[in-house]
Amino acid sequence: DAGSKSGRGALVILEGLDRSGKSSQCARLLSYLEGQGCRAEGWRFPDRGTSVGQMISAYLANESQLDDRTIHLLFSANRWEKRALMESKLLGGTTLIVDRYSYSGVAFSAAKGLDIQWCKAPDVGLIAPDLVIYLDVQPEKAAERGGYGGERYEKIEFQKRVADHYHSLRDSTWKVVDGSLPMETVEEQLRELATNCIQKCQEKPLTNLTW
Ligand code: Z5A
Ligand code: MG
Repeated sequence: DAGSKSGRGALVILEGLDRSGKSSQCARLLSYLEGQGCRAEGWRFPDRGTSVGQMISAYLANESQLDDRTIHLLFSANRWEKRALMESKLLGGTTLIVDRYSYSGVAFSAAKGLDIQWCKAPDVGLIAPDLVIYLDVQPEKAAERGGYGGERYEKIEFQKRVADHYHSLRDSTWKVVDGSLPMETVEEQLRELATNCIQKCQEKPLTNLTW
């Protein structure tokens, strides 16, 4: 009965390299939770639906050029513009399954050579996740999957640097799942991790991201 009692919702983040299966697993996890009677929504960053999100989307599609620090701050602003809604959803008892968050922000910008501390600073004060699920897939293996190569960043050497930075960001809220396993196996593990998390954090206060 994950989440069916009163109490706040959980903030569950999926992270991982491109093509690690985040979007597929977010959708599967969300429909499972809904089927269990849990109030849950699927979110994603970048949220391309806002005006900041449209600037990000044009940049990712190589339709516009932006300075590395400028795009970094836009990704952060895109999370800040959703913070108030995120907080009210969580306090109202809705669990959020979020496809990428601040960890993508830091890992991708740091992989371009920006200073890690500088990259972390603008996200201080966003809501801290209850659980970060990292889908671990080798860059070479991810590249073999469908759709690779279209957007900026989808190059193996770059993805390797992103992976190293993700590694340095791991903390006690992280669970690493082998994303190269069959989809159903990954899905099964995510169900268990999310269900446990939702039950555990119902009475815990929300906290802010401090890194
Ligand atoms: N970015 C940033 O720089 N700073 C930030 O702050 C944020 C993001 C938030 C766009 O993100 C870019 O923005 C991203 C990081 C940067 N970098 N790039 N490029 P995005 O989330 O919009 O990226 P996306 O293109 O939607 O998704 P993705 O991350 O590349 O893929 P995914 O969601 O992890 O994977 P998927 O779409 O679920 O699956 C990919 C394929 O693999 C698909 O054909 C699946 O059927 C297949 N798949 C999935 N799982 C499996 C398993 N287990 N086995 C076999 N095949 C599988
Ligand atoms: Mg995706």
